[in-house]
Amino acid sequence: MAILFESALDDGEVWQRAIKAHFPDDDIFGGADQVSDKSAITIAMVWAPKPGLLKQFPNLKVVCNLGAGVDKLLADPDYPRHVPLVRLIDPALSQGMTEFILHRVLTFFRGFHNFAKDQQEQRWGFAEPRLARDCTVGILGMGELGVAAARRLVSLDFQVRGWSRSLKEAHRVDSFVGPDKLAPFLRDCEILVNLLPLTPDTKGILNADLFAQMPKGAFIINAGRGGHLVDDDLLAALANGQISAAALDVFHHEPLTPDHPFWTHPNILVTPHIASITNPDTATEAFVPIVRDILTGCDPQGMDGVVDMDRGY
Ligand code: NDP
Ligand code: OXD
Repeated sequence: MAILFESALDDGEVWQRAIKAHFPDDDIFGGADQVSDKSAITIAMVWAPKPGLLKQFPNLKVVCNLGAGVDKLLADPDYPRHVPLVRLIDPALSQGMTEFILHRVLTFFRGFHNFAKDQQEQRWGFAEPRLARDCTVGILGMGELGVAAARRLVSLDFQVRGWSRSLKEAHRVDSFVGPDKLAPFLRDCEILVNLLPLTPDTKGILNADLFAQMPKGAFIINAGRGGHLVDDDLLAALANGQISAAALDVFHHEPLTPDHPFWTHPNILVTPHIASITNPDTATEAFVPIVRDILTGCDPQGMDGVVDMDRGY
């Protein structure tokens, strides 16, 4: 059995070591160009491989995506759709995202972004703090990451609500389901967190129409994908005060182009897609049981982490 590791973003040697620790008897290739016998590869561990790359391996049994979002893989018209695709479910990934979301929610809730600007101008901008219980945070996408963040926000006493396709039962989190419940979900959201996967249904969901349904002066946190946001609609909503500020971690083009207005906007906080980063050790560990199950012939259909290709996540 041979394993292919392929990612332009990650350190191949670190990953090869992490994979070797769990698959000591298998050959591990740190890039498709190193594989001479393509038929030997049965497992591929990949992040954003070049379109068409995976179809070159005729005996693939499973593809592991080194992250939660599979939008890039599914956008590959040549992705071998008969091969089960497993997305990463890793408590360390959820923890990282929760840290990011808590930081951004607390920044906006307490106005720390404004205090940072005040300091630049040596202004003593005292502002009365509010109670978290008086602030509603809405989370678009109540999956692995959304639920983890929601739980922590509840523990800080925020009013928390989530929007998803199916009903969620999480302590003190109001669950809103489906397109019909999007408007009531948005109505009281002072802070909106996007943790949806990018699919044809969710593309461009952060747009003028959605912003207009939120309370005036609301905040946006986008850690899903750049394709969720209509950039010009956000700029217009910031200009007219419908949205007060936004924290963006993901962009249509990454790295964000040097001339993009987001870089210098006074009310946009930019981070370089670091909300949560896959850890080689914990991720490989997380993949092992599901990969073994699939290789020993268990039906991947409906397994936790196996992507439903038609649904797109
Ligand atoms: P999951 O697949 O576990 O959860 C997705 C959630 O979105 C589910 O609750 C699902 O509903 C909901 N959803 C999907 N489509 C719709 C729709 N059309 N209407 C309403 N709800 C919908 O994903 P994760 O939580 O693991 O990750 C979410 C995304 O976060 C990833 O796809 C990726 O894009 C992004 N991400 C970003 C990172 C960063 O560093 N910025 C790091 C990691 C991930 P239901 O539960 O009912 O199916
Ligand atoms: C992911 C990401 O999807 O890092 O895991 O964006």
